[in-house]
Amino acid sequence: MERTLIIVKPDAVGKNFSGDIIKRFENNGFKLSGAKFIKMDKKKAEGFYYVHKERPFFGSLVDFMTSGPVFVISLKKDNAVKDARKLIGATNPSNAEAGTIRKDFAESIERNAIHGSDSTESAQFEVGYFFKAEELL
Ligand code: IDP
Ligand code: MG
Repeated sequence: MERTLIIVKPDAVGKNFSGDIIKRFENNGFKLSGAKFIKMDKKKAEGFYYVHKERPFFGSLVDFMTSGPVFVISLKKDNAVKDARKLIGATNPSNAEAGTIRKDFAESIERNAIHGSDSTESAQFEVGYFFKAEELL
């Protein structure tokens, strides 16, 4: 079994989509492994998105991710990383396939409802960034 990290972003939490988004994963064979409801500070969000620090949207992304609470969730399943990305859909909701989480819940390329780890390596970093071993089942 593999773990991945998802974050229900501030836009989706604010619109009360957290439960619907978690349900999508539960309906598709994922099991909850860890969860926390937090508001990130600037340093936490910058560290999480450090791979994007040179991108033009970095400052705006950090402002958005710290603008309200987020639901940080570790999920497990065989092929969790790849299968979660498939359920989540393309970064820009206008390019996301029908039935994906971003197609149904995202507002824009930035306010796109959810984060999902993009590789097994980033999943390991990201799960560890939010959870201690004893906080994961
Ligand atoms: P991903 O979340 O689909 O993996 P990334 O390219 O890793 O997409 O970008 C991280 C996050 O940065 C996106 O989910 C989105 O919130 C934001 N983002 C990505 N590209 C843009 C952009 O061109 N403009 C504004 N925000 C963007
Ligand atoms: Mg990414």
